Amino acid sequence: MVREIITYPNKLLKQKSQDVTEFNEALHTLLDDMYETMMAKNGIGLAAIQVAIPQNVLIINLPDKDDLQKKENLIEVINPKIIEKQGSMIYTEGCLSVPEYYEDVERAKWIKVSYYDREGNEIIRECEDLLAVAFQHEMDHLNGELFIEKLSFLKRKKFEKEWKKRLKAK
Ligand code: Y12
Ligand code: CO
Repeated sequence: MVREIITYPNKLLKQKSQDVTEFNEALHTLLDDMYETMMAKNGIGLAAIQVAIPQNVLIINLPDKDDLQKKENLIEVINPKIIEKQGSMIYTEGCLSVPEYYEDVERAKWIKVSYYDREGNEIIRECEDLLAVAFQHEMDHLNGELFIEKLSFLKRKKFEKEWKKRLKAK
C-alpha cells in the first residue's frame, strides 16, 4: 500500500524515532509499504517517520551504473548506528518530505554502520559516496532532522521565504 508522505513543516518530522523491538509481520508490512511509497514517488531513500511512523526503520534503493533502480539492490535498515566515519564530501540532496528543493550538503564520505535486517540479523556494512550520503540523510530523519537544517543561515532564510510563498500558492 502506498502511504502518504508527510512534508515540511509537519512537526512529526522533528520527532525522534524509537528502536524496533519485534521483527514481526507489522514490521514487514511497514517495510513493504515504504518500498511501494518510495517507488511511487521516485525516491531513492525513505525513513519510516516520513510516513508518520516514529520507528528506527529506513530503506535505500540506489540506481545502478545503468541508472536502473533494481529491487535486488534494496537495503532495508532497522535500528542503525554509525560506528565510524571518515572524510567529507558535498552532494546535492533532495528529500521527498521537502519536494522540489535541492541543496548542497556536506557529510562524511565513508561510514561503517551496524543495523538489523527484517529478520533481525545484525549486519555491519561499510558505505562510501552516494550510499554513505543516503544512510546519513535517512539516519538524520530518525533523529528528527532534515537536510535543510544543515544549510547556512542565509540559504536557510532564502529557503524559508521560498517555502512560505509555495505554501501560500497551494
Ligand atoms: C542522496 C541524497 C539524498 C538522499 C535521500 C533520499 N532522497 C530522495 O529519495 C529524494 C527524492 C525526490 C524525488 C522527487 O521526485 C522526482 O524527482 C520525480 C523530488 O521532486 C519532487 O518531488 C517534485 C524530490 C526528491 C539519498 C541520496
Ligand atoms: Co529525506
